[in-house]
Amino acid sequence: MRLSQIPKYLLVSVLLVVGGLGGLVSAHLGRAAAHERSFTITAHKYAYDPPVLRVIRGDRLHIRLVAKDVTHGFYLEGYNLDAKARPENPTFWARHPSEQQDYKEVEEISFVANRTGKFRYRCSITCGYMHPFMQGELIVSPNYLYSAAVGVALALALAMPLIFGRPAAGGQS
Ligand SMILES: [Cu+2]
Repeated sequence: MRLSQIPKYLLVSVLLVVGGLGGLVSAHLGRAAAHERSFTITAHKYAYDPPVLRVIRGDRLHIRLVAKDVTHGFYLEGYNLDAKARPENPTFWARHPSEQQDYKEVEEISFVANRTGKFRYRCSITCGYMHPFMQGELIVSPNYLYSAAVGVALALALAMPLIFGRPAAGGQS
């Protein structure tokens, strides 16, 4: 077997593996990016319904806030979001607290859940005795498939010089 045949064989198999993985990655990436999640959060004394939102990192969230009894707030930790809703109002008000903006009237809050972890949301408008206990949780799970694929791709990239460097380094005639 001639030496020049070995790199070619390796080249082809590596390209096939990389190509296949690339396809997988883009498929999963595309699917993750396309996930639109809509939630209507109903706030009432002294809870949110639903109390827990579960999403996958990369999901785009569309949140509508509805107040049942009195004016309630919705402060989402970790995502720089604050909102408030009045009863019998189809729209509500939202702002990014860090930018010291005024509340803007909106029909929904929309953002990409790009941070994994558990993020509390709590009422930011004093609404009664139990107001401090009015809270819920946004749980953003990592996209395992995406992470695994990135890891494999990185490993492959690191292995490339080893694979293609060998014939040159150990060259014989
Ligand atoms: Cu409240």
